[in-house]
Amino acid sequence: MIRFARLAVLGVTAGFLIGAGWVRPVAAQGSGSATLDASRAHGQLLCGIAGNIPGFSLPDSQGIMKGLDADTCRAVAAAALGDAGKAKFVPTTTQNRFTALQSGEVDLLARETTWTLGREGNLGLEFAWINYYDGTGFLVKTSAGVKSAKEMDGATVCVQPGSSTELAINDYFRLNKLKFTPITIADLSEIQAAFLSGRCDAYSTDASALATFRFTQGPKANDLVLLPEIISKEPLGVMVRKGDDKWFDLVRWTFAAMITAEEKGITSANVDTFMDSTDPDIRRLLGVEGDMGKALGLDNKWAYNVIKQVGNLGEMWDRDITPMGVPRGINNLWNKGGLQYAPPIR
Ligand SMILES: N[C@@H](CCC(=O)N[C@@H](CS)C(=O)NCC(=O)O)C(=O)O
Repeated sequence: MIRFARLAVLGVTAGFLIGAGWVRPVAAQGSGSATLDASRAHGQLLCGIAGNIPGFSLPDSQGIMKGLDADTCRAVAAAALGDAGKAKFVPTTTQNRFTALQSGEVDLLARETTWTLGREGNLGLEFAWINYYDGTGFLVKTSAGVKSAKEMDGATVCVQPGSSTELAINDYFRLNKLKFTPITIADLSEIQAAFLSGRCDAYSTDASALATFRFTQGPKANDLVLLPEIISKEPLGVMVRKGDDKWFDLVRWTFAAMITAEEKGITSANVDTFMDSTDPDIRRLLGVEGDMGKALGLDNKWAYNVIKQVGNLGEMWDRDITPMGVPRGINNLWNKGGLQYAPPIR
């Protein structure tokens, strides 16, 4: 069932009803962003996540959504609405995630989604930032004795349909003149069970998800091995609808704020001690000086709220990914050997 609701076109009040009904009507009331106005009116930021991936989005024993994608939603809610608690998590699948964003069911998609030209060019959606630099990997049983993906000629590989992994493994086997048989299974627990029960020789997806899946096997983690080859670039991005540039800006600069905070050593715990800093960059970031928030259609405390309530980018990593045993690597800041680099907030 397709639901079209908020058409994120500035100043246009539009709604379409096909099948199930309205999600939210559009009304640009003044911020210049229809999405921001609707979120404010409803006091909620609707955020599409997976909801079943440790380290990215998974409820804890109290039902609180944890993970890097969940915290991405919280950070945008803190910037947009002044309250990280206003992020409402909407589970989406690998297959329905784009429809959820296109239809207005969610305002933001933070769901391990690889930024590709095909997606950005064809779906009416765009990527505001990369919250995890990933790559496609292969998980195999240790007992198989396979040491390299190059030894997988003739293998069966479990893969989720609708994922960029499908294309990545096709390319890899073709390039290396190896044969393989894909076994496509949409449901996550089903694909994992299929792999564990031996229905496929390898399970392929983003290396982060393979690492966290392996981690959750506890003592049985040693029965599984991640092959050394990372066969594709999978920059996992945060997506918004095209046509609402102000909303795009807000999401993009929320990341710039978290990166700048990390660069400057500002954390959720110590941010208040920086309010009388003499560093002009910090003063602008925290809204003590200048009108950076206003430029985004927000209060000048937007970045303060993000840092205070969610933290800087490194805090997010330490809280969500480090416990899964994944080193930060290229996800570190640019001045620590990584790729995360923020343009200046000025
Ligand atoms: N990054 C890839 C893969 C994304 C993906 O589907 N990841 C799996 C990794 S576990 C997932 O989220 N599965 C959960 C589900 O489909 O419920 C893409 O954008 O297509």
